[in-house]
Amino acid sequence: MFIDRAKIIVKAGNGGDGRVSFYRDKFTQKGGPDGGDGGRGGDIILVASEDVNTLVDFKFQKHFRAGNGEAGGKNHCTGADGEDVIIKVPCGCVVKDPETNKVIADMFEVGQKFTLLKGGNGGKGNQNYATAKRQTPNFAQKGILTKEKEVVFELKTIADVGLVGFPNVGKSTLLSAISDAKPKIANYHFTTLAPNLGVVKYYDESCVVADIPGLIEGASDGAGLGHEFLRHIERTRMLIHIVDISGSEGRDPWNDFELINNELKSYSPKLIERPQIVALNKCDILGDNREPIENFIAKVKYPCVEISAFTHKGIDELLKVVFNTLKTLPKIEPEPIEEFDFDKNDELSYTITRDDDGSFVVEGSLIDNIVRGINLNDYESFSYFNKRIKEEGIEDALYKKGAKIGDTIHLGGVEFELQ
Ligand SMILES: Nc1nc2c(ncn2[C@@H]2O[C@H](COP(=O)(O)OP(=O)(O)OP(=O)(O)O)[C@@H](O)[C@H]2O)c(=O)[nH]1
Ligand SMILES: [Mg+2]
Repeated sequence: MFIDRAKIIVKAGNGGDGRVSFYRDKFTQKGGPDGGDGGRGGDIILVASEDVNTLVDFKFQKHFRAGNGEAGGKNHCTGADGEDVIIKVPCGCVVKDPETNKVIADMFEVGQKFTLLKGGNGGKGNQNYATAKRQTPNFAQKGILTKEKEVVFELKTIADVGLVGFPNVGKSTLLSAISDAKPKIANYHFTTLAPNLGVVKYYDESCVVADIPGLIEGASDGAGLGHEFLRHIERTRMLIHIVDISGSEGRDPWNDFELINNELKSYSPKLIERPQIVALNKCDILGDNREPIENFIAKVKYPCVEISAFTHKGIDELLKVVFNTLKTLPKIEPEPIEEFDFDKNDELSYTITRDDDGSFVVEGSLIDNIVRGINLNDYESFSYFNKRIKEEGIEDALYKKGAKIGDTIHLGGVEFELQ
């Protein structure tokens, strides 16, 4: 089964909570605060690996959760960090956000690592909140809770050369003639159902060639196997366009050539601009009849090579032209990564809006961050909260927005009057 698109659900680990605890021994009833910090949650990490070629594994395992950080302990002990989850993906796996379709990462090279989601920070234990005035802080900070996210993996093969053409023109035969690949070859349409890659060696050079299922007229509207597979030659540097010049199936070679180019164009304007070399295949069937070849060459703008993938005639000449062309072409670049704020924790952001009843609502990461350290039943904790609101400029911002003394403020689940 070849799977080149998958949606998975990932969650980084929560941060462990900070601990409230006080030093105690035989002689000390209530010593200084010694509650440790919570551990960090584990990350979700992607690694591009040679061991995987398709996304089929993600059909069966869709959920990945990293370990949660442990809570802080007594005696200044920090909780253990949650375990990371490492997900192996094939090279050429493009990671996208399903809502915006934006590219989050392109796993382009073997060994490339990408932290998809960061684990939540652990909360601070009460050991951090002792001051000269507040010697017995009865509160600690909670760990950051992470959210579940959906991401899409899309496999986009990376190869130097893509093979295109009608079904049965000999694409797979050519791949097997020039590389170490052993694709299925048979005398019927759509023998190839998934992309095949082969490494082609030519003297001391080498390149990767991708063979994909055949295209037919209307592929862009779903005819045949559709044009979905063109995704696997989008990231090539050039194309070998294979034409059955013998017309062995009764079609006109020039007509075939134009139809395929139209399909490439309707898939992506970039693909039709890619350098092409035309391989006029099945020359062996023509024997001494050169008329079809000459008619074709008279019209075509691209370099053409006469070959027989079957008898290997012209293969060397074809490889020479391919390798010479590759030398003039730039390397394939990874997908541009759009600015994307997936899970970006801007810890200083907040907004103030006004509710229908005239109260003010303050929300955002900064607020979540302040509130997670608050125990509302504890007087000291509440004074600490008030202090943070002032220090962070939230009070001033409220006045600027028109809030007056006595107005109701909703702030991260806490309701109070402005004083
Ligand atoms: N006589 C002759 N037959 C060829 C040549 N190249 C391929 N064939 C035959 O053409 C048939 C189709 O070859 P494939 O390589 O499977 O064609 P394909 O383009 O990969 O076909 P799909 O995977 O269905 O798109 C097979 O029977 C091959 O043996 C050639 O140069 N000469
Ligand atoms: Mg094939």
